[in-house]
Amino acid sequence: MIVRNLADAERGERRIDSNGWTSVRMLLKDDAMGFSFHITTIHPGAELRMHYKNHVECVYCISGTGSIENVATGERHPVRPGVMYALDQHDLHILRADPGVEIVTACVFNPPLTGREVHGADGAYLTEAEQLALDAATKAA
Ligand code: 9YT
Repeated sequence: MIVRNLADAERGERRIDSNGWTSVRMLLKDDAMGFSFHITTIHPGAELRMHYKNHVECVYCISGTGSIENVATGERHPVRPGVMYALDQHDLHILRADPGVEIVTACVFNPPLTGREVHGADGAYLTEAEQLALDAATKAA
């Protein structure tokens, strides 16, 4: 059994701060669960264009308000506590947090992230092999 606490996890390397969001990665590839699990905070007023070409992701809103747009169809749905969206088609999407409002979400990725992923210019995370190569190069530099 694996037991972890968010307050402990966010003080260490599991916390990733990026442009408009902070993700605390509570389960990762190394845990061998077949998915990764994150508590992710979208910063107030953030507008995030994302395209997970190498992963599927499910997002559950715990608190806060905003919207999720499917760029291909133009459909826009409210995001509020209780709403889940799943990017089962690797959908290009825009997540917006309302002005002055932080959104807290629980996110699941398959395949699991290895830990250091942030979005590339295309809105995607690298594949596992690409990310591990980048991590090794970063460490060596
Ligand atoms: C909800 C969302 O996609 N936020 C971006 C960060 C990502 N979910 C992560 O790595 O936790």
